[in-house]
Amino acid sequence: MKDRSEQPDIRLAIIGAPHVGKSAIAVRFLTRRFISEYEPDVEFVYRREIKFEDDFISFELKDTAGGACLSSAFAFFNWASSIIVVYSIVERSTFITAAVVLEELRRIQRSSQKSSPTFSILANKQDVCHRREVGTEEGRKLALKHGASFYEVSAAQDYDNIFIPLNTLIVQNFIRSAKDGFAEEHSHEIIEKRSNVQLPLIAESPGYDKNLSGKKSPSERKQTVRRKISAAIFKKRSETV
Ligand SMILES: Nc1nc2c(ncn2[C@@H]2O[C@H](COP(=O)(O)OP(=O)(O)OP(=O)(O)O)[C@@H](O)[C@H]2O)c(=O)[nH]1
Ligand SMILES: [Mg+2]
Repeated sequence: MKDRSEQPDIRLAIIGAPHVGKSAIAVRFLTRRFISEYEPDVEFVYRREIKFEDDFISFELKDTAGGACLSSAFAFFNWASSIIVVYSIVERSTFITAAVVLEELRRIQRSSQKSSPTFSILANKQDVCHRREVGTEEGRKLALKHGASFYEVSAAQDYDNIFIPLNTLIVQNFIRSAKDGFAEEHSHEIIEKRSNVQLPLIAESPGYDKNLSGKKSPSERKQTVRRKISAAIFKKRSETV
């Protein structure tokens, strides 16, 4: 049994303009249900685990208050390992807010010493696309500009179209944090061999590795990922020598 007092593996913050569906997305992901009205402009932090093979990744999910999305960007940047910026495809002003918030996050990123959270964009309310005010390509371009992943979704529509992107983000972030730990421990080797060694690409999807399971603590599970990266680097090295 995992010790509940320990830090979660991943911290996700869902931010964006008011009424874009942040709470609807959070509740759909956590409960499978769509409830059409939520307490507006209130912040909640949920703590949960997702299944990862026969083990778990623990995470905290912060459903933020829309009114604070720009003024609190710095606090979200410092808190989160992954920031999900939501806008509504049927309200152009929310897309503009998303663009402004992402600019601000990138500005903070440039001046920060701390490792940056990843950024993603969820363009919500796809079920009412007959009232669309923001094109899919515009959303994609914004994501590309800021190195963010992009998904068009509908919290109202079904569980899977919310579950798949959020679950993928959690797994990707878990793998990334394991890689970062590896890079810290082995930075001298990586610098020394930079000319002919690249960190291998790991398929970033749930269940990419059948052996990455059965470890009880997050640090043990991250160690397992690091060992695999290490082994892949040594293999690559022996191929390039
Ligand atoms: N059609 C449609 N309506 C949605 C969807 N997601 C949320 N809504 C509706 O949009 C409204 C706002 O949803 P919330 O989840 O409260 O939005 P929020 O971003 O959390 O709002 P604040 O907390 O006030 O910032 C509600 O009436 C929801 O029912 C969606 O995917 N499609
Ligand atoms: Mg809300």
